[in-house]
Amino acid sequence: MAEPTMTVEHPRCGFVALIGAPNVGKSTLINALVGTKVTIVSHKVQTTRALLRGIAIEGEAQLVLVDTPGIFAPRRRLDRAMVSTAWAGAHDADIVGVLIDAKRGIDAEAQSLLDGVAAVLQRKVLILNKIDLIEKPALLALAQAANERVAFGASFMISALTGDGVADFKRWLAGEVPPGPWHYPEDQITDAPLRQLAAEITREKLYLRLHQELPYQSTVETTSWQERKDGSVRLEQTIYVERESQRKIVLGKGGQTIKAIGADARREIAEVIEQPVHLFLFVKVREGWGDDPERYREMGLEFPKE
Ligand SMILES: Nc1nc2c(ncn2[C@@H]2O[C@H](COP(=O)(O)OP(=O)(O)OP(=O)(O)O)[C@@H](O)[C@H]2O)c(=O)[nH]1
Ligand SMILES: [Mg+2]
Repeated sequence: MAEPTMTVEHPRCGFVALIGAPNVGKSTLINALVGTKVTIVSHKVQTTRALLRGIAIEGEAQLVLVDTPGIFAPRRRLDRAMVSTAWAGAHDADIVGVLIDAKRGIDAEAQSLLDGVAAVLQRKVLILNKIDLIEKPALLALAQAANERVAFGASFMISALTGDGVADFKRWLAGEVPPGPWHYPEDQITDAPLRQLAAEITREKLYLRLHQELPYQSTVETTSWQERKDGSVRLEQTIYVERESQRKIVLGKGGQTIKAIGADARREIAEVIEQPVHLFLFVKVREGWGDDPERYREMGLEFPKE
């Protein structure tokens, strides 16, 4: 590890987990706090599948920001694994940020989330996100309604998308995390291995290009990572789907869809690793991958027994 170039006299460091219903903007907020994209985002629900840590520095504090899957009523085994990993992330953190989509307000999903949050012992902070979409007076009523249900230590109103209120929230976090040495080198922004980040980027492109249930019935793994003498990287990834009909959709007419997904992913992976990338995507039918423990290991999820 490199010698630190910064002198921090009174370091603070802590884990801050962001939890909330699917699609409320947890990953967008993690990226805004880190200042770089470390976790994938899409307009679809259930984009994030496992815990992912983004690391940010504010003054003398290092904030380890834990992105979690959205919490919802699970049906499949994969859903159950995602939801239980999200709660585990909350229970292991020093501070729990509870996000509510201000536009949606306290709907059934937010209501059941708040019921669960009441059992979390950690310091809790309310974050009303997407305030760019609604008027101020409605926000105050919403903050009040949420605080009547759960004893929040503070409330913030932000837009993770425009950045409104994000700096204030970050400063507040820096004052709240416990005193103690930093866990990571000062220039580290995530603890996710590059192979996993690269697989996630491809999965994001899949979410953006494919519709209905297909994204949920697919998973992406990086199967080969070769550094080449010319400084480029040769990457192979496998997209698993459940059925042959899905494989055809992912490939698209004359391979158009997979080509577009690959081009988007290659561009972004190259940007992140700052090296030219040759990306080879393979689509495999693996019926029942959602019940295969190996796939869960690859995703960094516990395999639920049922
Ligand atoms: N208008 C607006 N849109 C936002 C804001 N924050 C996030 N979004 C959008 O909301 C959608 C979901 O964002 P994500 O960050 O993926 O949400 P998430 O909570 O991580 O979702 P899951 O991983 O599925 O649980 C994306 O289309 C974002 O661009 C915001 O402050 N304002
Ligand atoms: Mg997410």
